[in-house]
Amino acid sequence: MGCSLILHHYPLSPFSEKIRLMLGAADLHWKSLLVSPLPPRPATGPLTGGYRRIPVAQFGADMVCDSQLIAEEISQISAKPFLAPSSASKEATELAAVAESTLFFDAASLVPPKQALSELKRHLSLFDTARFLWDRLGIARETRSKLTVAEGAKRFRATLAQLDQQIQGEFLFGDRPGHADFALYHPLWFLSQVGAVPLSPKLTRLSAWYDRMSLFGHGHHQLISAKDALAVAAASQPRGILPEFRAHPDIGKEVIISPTDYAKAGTRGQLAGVSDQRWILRRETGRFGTVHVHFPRQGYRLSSKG
Ligand SMILES: N[C@@H](CCC(=O)N[C@@H](CS)C(=O)NCC(=O)O)C(=O)O
Repeated sequence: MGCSLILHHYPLSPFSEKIRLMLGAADLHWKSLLVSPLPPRPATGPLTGGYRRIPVAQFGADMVCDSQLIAEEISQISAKPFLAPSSASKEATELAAVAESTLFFDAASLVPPKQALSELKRHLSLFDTARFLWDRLGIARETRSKLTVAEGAKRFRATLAQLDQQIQGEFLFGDRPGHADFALYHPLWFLSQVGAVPLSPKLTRLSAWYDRMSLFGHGHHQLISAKDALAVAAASQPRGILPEFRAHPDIGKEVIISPTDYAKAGTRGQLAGVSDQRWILRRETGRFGTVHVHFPRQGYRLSSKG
């Protein structure tokens, strides 16, 4: 199925892999805008205006930040409600949260430094590799675990062993893949594909699940340049906002929205929409016209513009 989604992503990004795989599971046609692993990013920066994490999904003049909200959009476009985080059970939601926090950071710390360096050098110039390491050192300070690497490795192995026991059907919570499957997949993908540390063959059910998930692939995609993505935004109007999302007393106020966990750079704009799930900011970019930037409420904070 064709859709107007332009994914701003880079190959080594685990959260992008979650979305690429979901696009495969949803069998969608999408546009691929390859960006640098660290700012500046010529199209993403001007359109999102501060938010610095990847992936971001662009739909014309609407920028959807965070893989949670992108997953909601994919589930709606493809009419596959079971992919949406909002339709997951409490148990699946809790597992996804663990997979994308502790498990993700444990997996990242298990990538052998030499391997990480050689992967980076394969994708980046020497100068950008150094810039990347410096940049991520700053983010690592924000996410530093209280556990040592060995303790983190132990916790990681124990969680995987427990999951291996838990899998009953084809997917984590039955016969259809849900958001939790994709949230668990990407840290394991990162460790095995980028870190060259494969899953233990003793984890037979988990390994079979991982292989099954890999088969979704990435759907059908075509490259788009930053210049063309900017032209798409400039030629588009943001999507309309439902009247019930415009009823909040703070609509119209100048605010800043930022992540609460790490890479906390915020986006400034005028609050244009509020639902239970998301905040929508209106930004006047000048050259590229009016843009709406969407954030999930979960994991983000809204503050008044100082
Ligand atoms: N909660 C975000 C996390 C995204 C994330 O951490 N992305 C990584 C790349 S995979 C990133 O941008 N890291 C920090 C940074 O570079 O600012 C999501 O689900 O999209």
